[in-house]
Amino acid sequence: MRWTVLDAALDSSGRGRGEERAPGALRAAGLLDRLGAHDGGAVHARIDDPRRDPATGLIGAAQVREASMAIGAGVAQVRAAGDLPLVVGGDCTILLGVFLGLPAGTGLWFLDGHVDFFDGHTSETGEGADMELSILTGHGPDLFGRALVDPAQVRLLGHRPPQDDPARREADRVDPRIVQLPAPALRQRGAAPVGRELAAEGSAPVWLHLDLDVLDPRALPAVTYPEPDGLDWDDLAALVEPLARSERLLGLSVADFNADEDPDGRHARHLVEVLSTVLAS
Ligand SMILES: [Mn+2]
Repeated sequence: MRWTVLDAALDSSGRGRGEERAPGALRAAGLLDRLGAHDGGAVHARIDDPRRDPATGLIGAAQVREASMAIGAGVAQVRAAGDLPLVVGGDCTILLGVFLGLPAGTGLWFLDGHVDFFDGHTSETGEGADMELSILTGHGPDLFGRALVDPAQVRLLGHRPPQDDPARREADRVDPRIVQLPAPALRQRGAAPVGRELAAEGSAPVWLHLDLDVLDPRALPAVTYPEPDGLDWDDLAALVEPLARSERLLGLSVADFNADEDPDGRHARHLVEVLSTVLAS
C-alpha cells in the first residue's frame, strides 16, 4: 500500500506557532519523494483565536470541531482511494479529526512524551493538544457527542510525566483501561520487542500517532513542549518498524514538529530520513 500525505497544520494555541509550518518544512525536506507518497494536499485546519471557549474551556472550540471534520473527511477520502493516510500536523489536536475518518473499533498506538489527558478545566493552557486523548476516550469536553476510541484499545507509550504536581495529577487521571508503558519501562523491555508484541496483539485495526516529543530533547529539540528522558532515534525506529509493517495499521499521524526551532532544516531532514526508513520496511 502507498502512503498519501495529508497536511493538517493545526496549532491548538491559536497563536500561529511553529507547528503550523511543520508540513511545509517536512515537504521541503523531501518527505513525499523519500516515501514515494501520493500528495493529498492540505486540509483547512486553523485556529486563529487564542481565547478559551467559556463552555468547554478549550481554545477555539468551534474551530477545533471544524478542523476535525475537515481532517476526518480527508482521512476517509485517502482510505477510500486505497492508500494509507500520513497526516502531518500541526499538534496532537489533529488526532481528533483522524478518528472521525476511521471505522468504529479502531485502536490507537499513542507515542507521546505526555499523556494529553487534561480536560477543559484542568488544562492550564486550554490547548486541544493538552487533552485530545481524554476527548477521544470520552473524558474531556464533549465535542462530537460521543467517545471516538475505546480506552481498552489504547496503548499509551513513551511518556514520562514530570514530577511536579499538575502533570502528575494529569497522569493520575488517565483512564485505567488504557494500557500504559512509560519511557523508562519501554527502554527496560526494549523498544524492538515491545513493538513486535504490540503488532501481534489482537486483530483490530489500529492508528499510530507519533507526537515527536516522545523523543528526548537531545535527539530532537525542535518541539514545543520538550520533556527530558525521552527515547532516542534508535528506540523510536525499533518501536515503530514492526508497527508500520503490521497489516492492522490504518495510518499514521505525526505531530508537534516545531519548524521555527529548526532554522537550517537539519532536524526536518533527519526526521524525513527516519520516517522513510521505518515506513518503507
Ligand atoms: Mn501530545
